[in-house]
Amino acid sequence: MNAACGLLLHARLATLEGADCGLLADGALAWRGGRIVWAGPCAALPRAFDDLRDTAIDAGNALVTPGLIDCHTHLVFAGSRADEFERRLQGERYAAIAASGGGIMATVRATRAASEDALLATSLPRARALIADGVTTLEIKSGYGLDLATELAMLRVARRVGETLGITVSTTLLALHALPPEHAHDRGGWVDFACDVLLPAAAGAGLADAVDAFCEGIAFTPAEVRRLFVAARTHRLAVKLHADQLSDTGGAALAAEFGALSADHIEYSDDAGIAAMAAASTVAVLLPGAFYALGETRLPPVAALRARGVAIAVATDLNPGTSPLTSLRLALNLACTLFRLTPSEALRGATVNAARALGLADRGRLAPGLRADLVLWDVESVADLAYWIAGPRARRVIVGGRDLGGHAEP
Ligand code: DI6
Ligand code: FE
Repeated sequence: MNAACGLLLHARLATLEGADCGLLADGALAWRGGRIVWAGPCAALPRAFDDLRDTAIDAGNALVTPGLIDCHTHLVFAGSRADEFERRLQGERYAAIAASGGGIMATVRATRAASEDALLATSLPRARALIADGVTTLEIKSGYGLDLATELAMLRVARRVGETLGITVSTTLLALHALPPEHAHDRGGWVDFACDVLLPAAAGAGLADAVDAFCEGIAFTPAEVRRLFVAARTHRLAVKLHADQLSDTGGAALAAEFGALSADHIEYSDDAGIAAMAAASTVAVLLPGAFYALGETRLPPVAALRARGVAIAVATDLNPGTSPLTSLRLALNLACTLFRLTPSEALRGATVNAARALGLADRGRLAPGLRADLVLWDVESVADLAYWIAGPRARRVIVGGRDLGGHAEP
C-alpha cells in the first residue's frame, strides 16, 4: 500500500467545515496520494475505499483535527534572552531593555555570529516541539539578521527546517524589524536598503513567501512600512504586519489598505482599523504568548473582530524576546484564558483561519481535495484541546498522508 494512502475509522472528526468546528461523530476519513478523498460518517463509507480497510487506523472515538498551523513564528534564531526575562522580573520594561542595546539587537548579534548549520541545529528542536503537539504547517520569519547575508541565511535555514522535518514551512522576510547598528543614524538608508536590495534579493532567490514589518513607536513608522509594502507589491509578494501591539499607530488600517494576509497582535487597533480589515478580508492573528510574557493589559478587540466578521487566527509568535513558547496548543489555552476566545474559535484560529493568514488554500479543514494533514488527539472534545495547559496530547501526527509518529497511547 502506498504510505500516502490511508483510512481512519471511528473518529470524532473536527472537519472545520462551516461556521463552527464541523464536528462529526463516528467519522471516517480516507486519503490517497496525500490528499483527502472522503470524509463522513463511518456508516456511509463507500465501497470504493474497501482496499484501505486492511490498514485502517481505529481512532477509538478520539478527536481528529486538521494539522495545526502556526502562522506567526520567529523560530530561527541563535542565543537566549533569559537574562532579559530576569531583568523584566525586576521591573525593567521591554522597550527600555531594547533601548539599552538588548532586546532584538541581542538576538541579532548572536544570529549573525552563528553558521547556517548552527542556526539549523538550534532551530530544529523548537520545530520538533511544535510538531510533537500537532503542528504540521509553520510560518518562520527572518528579521534577526538585519544585513543581506544573515537575512538570506535565516530564510534558507527556515526552508531547511521544513525539508528536514517533512512539513511545510512558509517563509516571511521580516524586512523592517529593528534598525541595525550600522544604520543607527541613518533610518532612511536602512529603509532604502530593505526595499531596494534586501527584498528584491529574497524575492529573486525564491526565499520569501511574504514580507512583514514591525510597525510600532519603538520600531518603524507607517510611512516607512508603506514604502516597504509598495516594494513588496512590485515583486508580487504578499504582506503581513506586526500592527498596534504596544500602541495604536494605525497599523491595522495600513495592513488592510495593502490587502495584507494578516495584521498581527492588534491589541491597540481601533474600530476603524478593524472595519478596514473586515473589508479587505485581512486575518487578525492574535498572539497571547507575547501578551502574557510582557505582562500586557490591553486586550485585543475581540468583540469588534467578532461583530465585524474578521477571521481570527492564533499563533505562538515563538521568539526569544517576547514569546519563548513552543506549543501552539498552549497558545490556544492562553487565547481562551486571557482573550476569552471560545475553544472552538481558538481551534479555528489554528486551522482554517491560520491557513488563510498564510494564503494557503489547500489545508486547514478536513475536506476532499485538501492535504491529508491531520492529528489524532488523546482527547475527546475540542474544549479539551485548549483546556489542558501543558504536556503533549497529540497521539499521531499525519502529514501529507504519512505518519510523522507521535506519542504512545496512554
Ligand atoms: N514583535 C514581536 O513580538 C517580536 N518581534 C516583533 O516585531 C519580538 C522580537 C524580539 O523581542 O526578539
Ligand atoms: Fe512576532
